[in-house]
Amino acid sequence: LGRFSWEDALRLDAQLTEEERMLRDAARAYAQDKLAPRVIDAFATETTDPAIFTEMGEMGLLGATIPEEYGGLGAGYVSYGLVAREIERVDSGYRSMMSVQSSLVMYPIYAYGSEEQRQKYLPKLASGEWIGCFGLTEPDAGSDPAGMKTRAEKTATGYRLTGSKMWITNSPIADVFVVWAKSEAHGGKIRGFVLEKGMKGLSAPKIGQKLSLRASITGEIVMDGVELGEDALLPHVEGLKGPFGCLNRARYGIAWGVMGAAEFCWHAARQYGLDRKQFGKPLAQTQLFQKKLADMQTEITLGLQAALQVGRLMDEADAAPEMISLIKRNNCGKALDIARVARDMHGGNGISGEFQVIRHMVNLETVNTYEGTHDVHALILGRAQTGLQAFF
Ligand code: TGC
Ligand code: FAD
Repeated sequence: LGRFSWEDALRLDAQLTEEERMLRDAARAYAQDKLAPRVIDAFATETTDPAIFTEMGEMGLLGATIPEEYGGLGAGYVSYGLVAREIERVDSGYRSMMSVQSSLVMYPIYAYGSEEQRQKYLPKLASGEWIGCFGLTEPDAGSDPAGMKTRAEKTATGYRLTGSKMWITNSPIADVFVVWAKSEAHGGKIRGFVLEKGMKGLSAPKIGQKLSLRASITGEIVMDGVELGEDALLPHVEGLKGPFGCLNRARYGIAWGVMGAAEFCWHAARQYGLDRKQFGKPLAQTQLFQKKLADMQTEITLGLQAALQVGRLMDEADAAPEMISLIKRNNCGKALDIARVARDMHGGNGISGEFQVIRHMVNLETVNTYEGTHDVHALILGRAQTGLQAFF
């Protein structure tokens, strides 16, 4: 008979390479030693420590899939997913900071940028010396980014950008802004531009009073006729496939990340049930408690296996965007359910910041919404199986 390990029911660990396990263990040690001790306070006070970027940079956790010549690790997408899981085991906001920098800022500069843009930006983004953000969403264009109003007008020396972006992770502390705009000079097609902090007409006010993802700073990007040179345009992509190419990678990372948050909640609920006695026996000795733990174990195990399969296909450049929609949607929805049930299993203590499950629960509300809402991914999957688009 085979052995059974409750926390690794289908032996994910055994399916990883030695290199993948080493990077995962390094990310876990960093997340537990350096991030876990500061997260309760950071969330309570809504503070983001920019030093986290340089710390992650030193560990090689920023742009891990980018080739070494540009400061990355040249690691595969399974490794990237394992890192996201370890960081989000502590907090979805910290994973957000890492995944925006890696998939939404470094990746487009690497994949769509000129050699000069790669050399200029990637090493400093990899080390965390520079912080990046990604502006796609606008006040009136969220699920439907094709409806964006931000415009790039052609000038004698380059472009002039006007418009505003909303709900942008890292923007108030960003040095580098990857912004998507409709470009008049390119027939109104969506193009990517790289902006830098301090440019005239560029500001990034913080959005305050967030009750979710409070350890990660979020803001607007306001562009009031920002003048850019020709060299600010990302030359090698046009149309929505530009931002979506980045989102494929970030959504994939989220599918792993949320399983880390869910594992935290599951393990916490199990331990709480073993420690706390009511009616003369541990809560964990009741049938309802055990059913909830079995459901959590099952969903997390299946969600991780699915993420691993998509990661292997990404490493072979053979993953389809619909696969990513399936795991992003499923894993976010399941993680949110698990966090809510774990909160309930902690009783009154479940609402205390000290026990941490309610922080994961409110964070996962955001993660279920950003990078394509749960329902938008259902529509992507519905279109793929019926051939009928139901967006409009
Ligand atoms: P549609 O007609 O489907 O496609 C337009 C063009 O884009 C191409 N495309 C893709 N390319 C690569 N990968 C994908 N996943 C792609 N999806 C679409 C498509 O082939 C087509 O190309 P072309 O050359 O034929 O023009 O576009 P649509 O306007 O009907 O889109 C509908 C929909 C709903 C699928 C899409 O707009 C969508 O996914 N909406 C959700 C928006 C979203 O995800 N926003 C995320 C903002 S960034 C963010 O949230 C960061 S938070 C990160 C953090 O803090 O961690
Ligand atoms: P809407 O699109 O208005 O959706 C509202 C509701 O309507 C949802 O339930 C949705 O599922 C539903 N809906 C929409 N269309 C349909 C339809 N056709 N049929 C049925 N139901 C529909 N964006 C960036 O560009 N960069 C970032 O770094 C970034 N970071 C973020 C950080 C945070 C903390 C948050 C909260 C958001 C962030 N976003 C970012 C924005 C995020 O991607 C959007 O919030 C998300 O895409 C949803 O858009 P929306 O908020 O405009 O909602």
